[in-house]
Amino acid sequence: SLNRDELIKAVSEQMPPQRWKHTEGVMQTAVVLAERFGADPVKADLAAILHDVAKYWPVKEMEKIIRENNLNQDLLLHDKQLWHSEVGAFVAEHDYKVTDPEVLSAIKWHTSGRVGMSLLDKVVCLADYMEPGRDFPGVDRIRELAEHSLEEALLAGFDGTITHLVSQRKVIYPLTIFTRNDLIEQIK
Ligand code: DGI
Ligand code: FE
Ligand code: FE
Ligand code: FE
Repeated sequence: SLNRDELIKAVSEQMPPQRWKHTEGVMQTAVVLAERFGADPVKADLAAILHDVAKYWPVKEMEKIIRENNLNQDLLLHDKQLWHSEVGAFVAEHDYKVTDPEVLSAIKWHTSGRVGMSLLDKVVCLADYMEPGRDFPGVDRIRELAEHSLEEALLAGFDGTITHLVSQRKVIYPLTIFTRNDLIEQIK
């Protein structure tokens, strides 16, 4: 299988330069957060490299992978933006021979989160929200919260996503809500 430099080359070629720049930000931030909160920085780096690998794949290609490999069919009934994380985890395993279930999980759940997110899931999902290139209302607050609490920062991230989706009259994927509710439970 590929070494880290070869993997970076292969993944970066599948997206436009600004999306690769985002990925580099997620790599850097995920390692910082892993060290801060006690996750494995090597796993955080690997998951970050691959997390958006399928983001720019053609929708038809993602749909085919989800159908033919018995992935979560429910995703096909929801926003296409949700597909790239599920497909990304599949691609990481099958094309890039990632075998570590913790790394595959962090890729798979980086958009919706899940109930009972692992430490590594949280680190990668939060890094995706707050990497240095992100600039949306509330991102600085997320960065402040991330100084001391992974869960508080992630909750602020999911609250922002949900609020934004509501303001756009978009359908919210139920798991996004369950993840947000679970974070509240965890903080109590
Ligand atoms: O891939 P990134 O842009 O780095 O970030 P991401 O994987 O967190 O994806 C964010 C996109 O997914 C953003 O356009 C909002 C969308 N999204 C996230 N949760 C939901 C959602 N869209 C819908 N409709 N419903 C959701 O629950
Ligand atoms: Fe993503
Ligand atoms: Fe995200
Ligand atoms: Fe991302």
